[in-house]
Amino acid sequence: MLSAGPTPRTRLDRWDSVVEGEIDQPRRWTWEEFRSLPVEAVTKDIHCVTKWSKFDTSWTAVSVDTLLAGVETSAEYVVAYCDGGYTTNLPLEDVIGGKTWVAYEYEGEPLEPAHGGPARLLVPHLYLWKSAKWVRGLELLIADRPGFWETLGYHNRGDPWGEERYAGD
Ligand SMILES: Nc1nc2c(c(=O)[nH]1)N[C@H]1C(S)=C(S)[C@@H](COP(=O)(O)O)O[C@H]1N2
Ligand SMILES: [Mo]
Repeated sequence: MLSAGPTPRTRLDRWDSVVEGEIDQPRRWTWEEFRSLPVEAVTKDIHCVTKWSKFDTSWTAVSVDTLLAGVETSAEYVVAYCDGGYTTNLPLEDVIGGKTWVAYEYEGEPLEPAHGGPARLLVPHLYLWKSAKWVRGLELLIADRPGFWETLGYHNRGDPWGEERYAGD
């Protein structure tokens, strides 16, 4: 499954990225502000739940550590939400520590709308349904809240090495 709906198109002058939930002050970046954050060149293998993998994909991306720098939170979970309504949940542990990014270039080119442009979450260590396309925000949560596919029977965490595909795997 590649996209659960049509490709949303949000104008960049209306785009923002938000961190909210269990945080004193929500954080918000306009597209311009987001683009001025420090970036990393990330080269990683990605793994789809339908068994294909793609090796050495390269991305220009902002680390989620950068977005959460200095945040004090008692949250242990995150829900990523997107234009179009898609959501996916992750333990906070899985988005910090240099493991997860918000990517806006793929192989040196602006990320195509079909693949999540202007920006998508990149969570290469988990199955690709966690890499939310058209991401607009992260909500920090005390209690876990399953997202779109997780509610429909996909595994709550989705570790490819544990072959965590479906609930119960
Ligand atoms: N917003 C959003 N993100 C999403 C999805 C989606 O339906 N909506 N599908 C997920 C799934 S199931 C997969 S396999 C990958 C597909 O990414 P690609 O289209 O770049 O190959 O995006 C993930 N991120
Ligand atoms: Mo998928």
